[in-house]
Amino acid sequence: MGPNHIVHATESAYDAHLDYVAIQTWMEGNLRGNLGFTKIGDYEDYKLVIVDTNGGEHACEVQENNGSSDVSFHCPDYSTANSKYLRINALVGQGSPVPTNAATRIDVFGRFSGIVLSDDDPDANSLDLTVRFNTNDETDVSLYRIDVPGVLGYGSNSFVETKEGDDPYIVHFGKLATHPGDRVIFYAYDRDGYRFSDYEAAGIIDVMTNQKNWISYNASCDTDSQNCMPVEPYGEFAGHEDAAVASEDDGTGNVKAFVRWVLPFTMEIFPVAYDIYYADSNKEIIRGEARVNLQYLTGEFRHPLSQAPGAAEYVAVVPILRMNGNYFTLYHADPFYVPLSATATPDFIISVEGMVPLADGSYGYVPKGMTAGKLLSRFNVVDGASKQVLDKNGEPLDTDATVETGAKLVLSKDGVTRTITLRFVYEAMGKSGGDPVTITDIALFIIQQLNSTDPKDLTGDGKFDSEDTRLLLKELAE
Ligand SMILES: [Ca+2]
Ligand SMILES: [Ca+2]
Repeated sequence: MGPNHIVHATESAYDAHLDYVAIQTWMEGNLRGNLGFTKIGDYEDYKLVIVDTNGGEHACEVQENNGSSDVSFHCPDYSTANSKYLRINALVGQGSPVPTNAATRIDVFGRFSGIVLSDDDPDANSLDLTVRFNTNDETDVSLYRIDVPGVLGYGSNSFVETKEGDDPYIVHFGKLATHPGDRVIFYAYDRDGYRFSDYEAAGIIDVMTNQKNWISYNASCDTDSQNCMPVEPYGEFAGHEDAAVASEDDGTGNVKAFVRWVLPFTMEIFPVAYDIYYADSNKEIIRGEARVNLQYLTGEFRHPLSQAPGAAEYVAVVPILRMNGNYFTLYHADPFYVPLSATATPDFIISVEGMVPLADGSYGYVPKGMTAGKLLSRFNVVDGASKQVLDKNGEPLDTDATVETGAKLVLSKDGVTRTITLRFVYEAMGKSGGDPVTITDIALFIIQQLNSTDPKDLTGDGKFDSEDTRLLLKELAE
């Protein structure tokens, strides 16, 4: 929570200030939570009410926890369609209610969209934070508040007035200290200055590409800041066996490498952040990538990776854990390692017609006399990717030129290139490029396939049949 408050200009002898509201159950006919408030003026009793959109009041039950300023509440008349405010009424004189300014909007806000947090500081535990967001509907909104962590540990926030137009809101916070678990919280205020209790939270991604070895976890907590979270060793933490690196569309048509797994949440202990590194074949750290603080504790974790260093063979990941009910201690588990498989290089291919993908990443089988154009037409690639056939000397082939032994297919996009080895029909038959194929070779090959439990498909349809036979016959010397 930041230090700022909205102060109302209206003045009353009987008022109250709402210190915090935390809603735990937000359902039709059942609004429950806790709030803290400070009385302003000389009155003893108060009432907590829901104010509906017509100004009608509906009493809530209140249970006092620590003195009169910290209470649990339950409002049975909550209606998602009609409830507008949760408000404290001061009871004065013979119990006449006086509305105070201690009120919060309790209709669901849910209108933030397109939230993007970017960190331009490559050091770990340090941000140069820019926050971008959009909202879908701001007809009854006057102001947004964005709470961010750690200016010298004490947090910071920024108020942004609503504006016309569809451009995103952009707020640059500059240098901030950051700790595991940090999030940015988005609030909105209505046109009367009351805050919507509903908010949006986004996990901060602390870019740490300058980090050359493991983070020193104790050192991340050597300040006296109130947001500092001690980080203790935990040991092995199971639950990331499904972790993988895969090439996927990033949602804008670009294929990128993503690291992903299903979050291993339990009621006792769960990750709140992951520290991601690149490691070499000996599992030595080459450099850090980012600390990704979680927005959601369950579901799938998915994070786009930057270009891997040349020697990288693993993504190394340190889970940062929190035990339920203990908010002041965090744990760092032993790292786990996700291999950067061949698919970490984007494959660019959407589908292939009439070709067989082989285990070594090559494709077969190019028949004698096939043109480069015909071969290229068989590969359906992602938007923006270029494709080209190179001859054995690396020279590009015109589309009407014949694909010969040693030719390769090259796919590229955004400076990333994938070279695909091509297999020829004669290779499937066990012949080498120079040897002429005879009718006897073809007959023997066909007999072998017919007697095999695993006949060789040459055309990409998964079976060996007359179509494959026709392809073989094209190999005959003229
Ligand atoms: Ca950083
Ligand atoms: Ca076939």
